[in-house]
Amino acid sequence: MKVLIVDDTNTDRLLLKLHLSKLGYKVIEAANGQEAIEKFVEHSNQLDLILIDVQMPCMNGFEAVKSIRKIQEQKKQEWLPVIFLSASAEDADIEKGILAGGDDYLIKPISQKVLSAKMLAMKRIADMRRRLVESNRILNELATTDHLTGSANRRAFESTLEHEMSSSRRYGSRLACAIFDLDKFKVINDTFGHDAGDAVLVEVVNRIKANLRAGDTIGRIGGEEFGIILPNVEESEVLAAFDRYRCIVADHPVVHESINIAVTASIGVAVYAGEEESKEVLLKRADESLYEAKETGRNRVVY
Ligand code: GH3
Ligand code: MG
Ligand code: MG
Ligand code: MG
Repeated sequence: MKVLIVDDTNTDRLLLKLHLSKLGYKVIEAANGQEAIEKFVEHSNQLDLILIDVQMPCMNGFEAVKSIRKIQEQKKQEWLPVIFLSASAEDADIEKGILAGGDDYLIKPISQKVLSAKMLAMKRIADMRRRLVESNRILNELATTDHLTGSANRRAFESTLEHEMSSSRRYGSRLACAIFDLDKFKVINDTFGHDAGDAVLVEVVNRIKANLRAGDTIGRIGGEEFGIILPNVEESEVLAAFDRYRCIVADHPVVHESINIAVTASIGVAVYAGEEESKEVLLKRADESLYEAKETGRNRVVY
């Protein structure tokens, strides 16, 4: 654990440092409020706790912590426990400390036992918070990812589409949206088995992902049906871009358990240029193009 100790009295700082070093903490020091803010900014990623004196010249501990909390909020940083150390036992000062963003307030002279115990309590809360953040991250991933292929699921794809459409409207750019459907996929399942079908889906997504530009999105919107969003495209690029994805799938068979499986896809494209149109209508236009691609022989792009 790394602790920032802030105190204008050298001996107080030194005593604390000795005590904490003995307990195995790494210590960073600051001698006033301004320096505390600088050290916080410099080390904020690695800090686990701030111990800060209240009475200091120029900028007192309350002001320094208020600034630190503001920076944390702006940078959306994780919670960092702050304990005030003060010679004043006034109720009003304790209240001020908590209002300024402190998590605890200890009265000097500090008992080493009490300080260690309070630090343990802060560590417990920090650990709990870390677990919470991690489980939120996992839940969010589960809610937005397709389990088989690892691409965005339908919900995440549609939310990205909505977001990209509003960017298009704002910046006057064009986006291309396609529905990409594997041809005669039922036959692949029936001939090679469902596991082989699954392997084809995974391989197709990997091939496309490897060729997407940063900012492009692929999502699984149905069983063997994917949505692709290419934001910021020129009208003249659209057909060539999607034909490249068609070729990436059709040019080499997918090899599953030493068996070559030929795969093709049909792609229906709709371009959005900021019109008054919902994502449902845009997807419907792409779906109509897909229908035409299927009707006119499959393994093709219709725009
Ligand atoms: P078309 O060229 O007209 O699109 O024909 P198709 O056979 O691809 O279309 P259809 O909609 O008749 O069949 C899609 C098949 O995809 C049926 C379904 O069992 C299969 N499928 C859907 N999800 C999965 C999956 O997760 N894994 C596997 N292996 N197959 C799936
Ligand atoms: Mg002081
Ligand atoms: Mg199909
Ligand atoms: Mg389909």
